[in-house]
Amino acid sequence: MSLLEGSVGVEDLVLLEPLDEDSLIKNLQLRYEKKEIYTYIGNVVISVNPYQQLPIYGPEFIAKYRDYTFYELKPHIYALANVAYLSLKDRDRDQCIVITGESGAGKTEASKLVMSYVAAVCGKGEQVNSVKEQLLQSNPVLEAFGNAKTIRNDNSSRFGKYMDIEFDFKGSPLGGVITNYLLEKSRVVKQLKGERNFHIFYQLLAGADAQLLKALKLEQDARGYTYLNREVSLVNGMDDASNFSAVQNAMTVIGFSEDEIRQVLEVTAMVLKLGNVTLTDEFQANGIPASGISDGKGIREIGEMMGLSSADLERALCSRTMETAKEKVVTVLNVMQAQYARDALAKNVYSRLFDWIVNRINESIKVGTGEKRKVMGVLDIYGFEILENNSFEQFVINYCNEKLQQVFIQLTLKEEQEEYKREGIPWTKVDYFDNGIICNLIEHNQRGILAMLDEECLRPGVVSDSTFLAKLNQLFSKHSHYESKVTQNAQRQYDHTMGLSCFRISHYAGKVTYNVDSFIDKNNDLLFRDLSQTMWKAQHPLLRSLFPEGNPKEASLKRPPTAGTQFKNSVAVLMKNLYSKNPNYIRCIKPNDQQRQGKFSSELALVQARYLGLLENVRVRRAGYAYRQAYKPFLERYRLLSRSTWPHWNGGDREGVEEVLGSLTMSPEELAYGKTKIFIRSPKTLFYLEEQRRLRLQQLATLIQKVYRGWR
Ligand code: AOV
Ligand code: MG
Repeated sequence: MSLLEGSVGVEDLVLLEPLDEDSLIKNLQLRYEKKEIYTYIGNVVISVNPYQQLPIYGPEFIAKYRDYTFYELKPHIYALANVAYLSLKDRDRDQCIVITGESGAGKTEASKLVMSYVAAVCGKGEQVNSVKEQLLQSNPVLEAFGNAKTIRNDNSSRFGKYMDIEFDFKGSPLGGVITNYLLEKSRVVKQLKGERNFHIFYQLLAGADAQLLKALKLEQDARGYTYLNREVSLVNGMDDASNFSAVQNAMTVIGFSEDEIRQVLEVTAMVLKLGNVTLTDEFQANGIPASGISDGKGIREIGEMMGLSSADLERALCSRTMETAKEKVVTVLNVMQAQYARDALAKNVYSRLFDWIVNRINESIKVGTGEKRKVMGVLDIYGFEILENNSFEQFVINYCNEKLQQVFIQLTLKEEQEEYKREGIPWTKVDYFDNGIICNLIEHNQRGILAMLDEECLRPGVVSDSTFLAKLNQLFSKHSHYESKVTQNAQRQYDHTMGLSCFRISHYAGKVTYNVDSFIDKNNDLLFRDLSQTMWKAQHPLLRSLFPEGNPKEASLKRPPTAGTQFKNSVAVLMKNLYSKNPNYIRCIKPNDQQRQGKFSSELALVQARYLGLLENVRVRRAGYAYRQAYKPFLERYRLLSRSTWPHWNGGDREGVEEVLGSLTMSPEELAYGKTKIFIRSPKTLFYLEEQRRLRLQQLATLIQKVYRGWR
């Protein structure tokens, strides 16, 4: 418990003096500069992204953290993982590890550290090891298909992931379940300047040998593909080719058959090739604009790969069948519409492939029913995002982060209050900013933004993104977290940065302006039936299986829930799941915007510290008792301070602690004796204890030296 090492700041912000924003940031900065990237607030770990490999990971460190209790070693994610695992194993409490922070702050890396720690310490034996390998190898596969280079992060998660790891009563892993949340599928067909498509496309092109490329009918040069941003095909420090073999290997370890791997790659290649299908203007005899495919070879190749005739495929892309009760009417699509259909198909094939991969992994790692098990959930989602142009994707990503912030607020306080209750100690509630109002603005069943969006999507008549916006403006004109050009004008605020087709939400983590353009379309997420029916006719087994609704027998007239509603529902399930478990938090902070090592921007850190509510967190922790520890370890550490407990003590732990503290001069309000723990109110008291211990150790050392000299 090294608390007073001034040169690296305090290891636990609860001990910070004075407690204000300035000293909090300075403390993080001081530590960051000394490569101490982890700091505690009680049992919460704050992690500042080092952007460099630090020599603090791996078997040697895992072994160390395994043998010590939380505060005995330097703050580390391993310490948190250890506490969570032990509490699951010995105290039979299901755990969840909630990792938050904005894009690029280090969540995914943190989640991998947790998983590798748990894998290293839990259970032994061949069977167990194979389960562990499968669980760990799911990461490279999901990252290949679900991560991409963005402006903020070279390896940005473009999907949310929650993984339950299940253990038997001895704490050996049995398997797990992965839940994925809304992949950002718009990336498949278009990326922002400086960004890439999903890693797998580049990995495939760079890593496949000539034979595989030929079989997939691909050219190696990434620049030849419309769906791959032409100016960026490489990422610094990322070896696509070797990652490709790692991904294939990982799939094998998980249990994908050779045939399944081949089919996955085939579908991936189809998506890439779809992008190069060029649609051109054609005119029907009556002069109505239509579209056709100019590149016969390309469409033929895709048709062959899919197991469809190119005529069928062309028809599906360039026309649309409208069914009424009485008849079927085929209309031709113009070039714009056909391009839209092509891109919709590519996005759907890819995102369904991704879901299929997650399911396939789950099939391999799932645990048979019947056995009672303990669960550790690890949550790693896409971080809060503010881009120059924010769309539906950012809206759902930020909504999800908003919900997680709420979990944090509620559970930290709840947990804190419950601990006092459990230990029988009186407690007065501390106030905090509740972002429930923002969650409500988005998710309220009848009056939330998502509900309004659904209403517009399902309403007959002319609907558009602007009718949706008009509705929001009307409903939320007085809402303190909502603005738009219309509400601003009504209040005579003139803001040139706000576009006409935008609305702005004051999120817990900052204001974000969303452009409503294509909100309706993305929420509807409908694929023309011609496309799904054609895909279902494909001979390619995997591709075909991705479009069950294309089966005329299965085709139901009921429309599936909108993308927004599906997301909201899955977030609700996630919340329920998290609330039922004992939470452990890792709060990640991004020290600079350039992904550079050693650079700490205080302004940037301050913004994040503010919205993460770090100061509030410390205050809550301190309002009651800043420090607490179980009687036994506390006695072990301090028993040398009292003659009655040192060198021998035969009584109970609690009585021992009473002896030690009774022998020192301290005010009785400083201490509270709980049922299993001693609580200490102010950090100063702990400093005092530590100081006394240091002096005593010095004394003892001098004494030993004297004795030793005497002997000589
Ligand atoms: P994120 O998950 O929080 O962003 P990542 O975990 O992908 O962020 O971290 C971004 C990059 O920072 C990684 O690729 C590493 O290069 C580096 N990094 C993060 N943590 C560490 C660490 N502990 N040690 C060394 N390097 C690290 V996002 O998925 O974009 O929200 O959506
Ligand atoms: Mg990530």
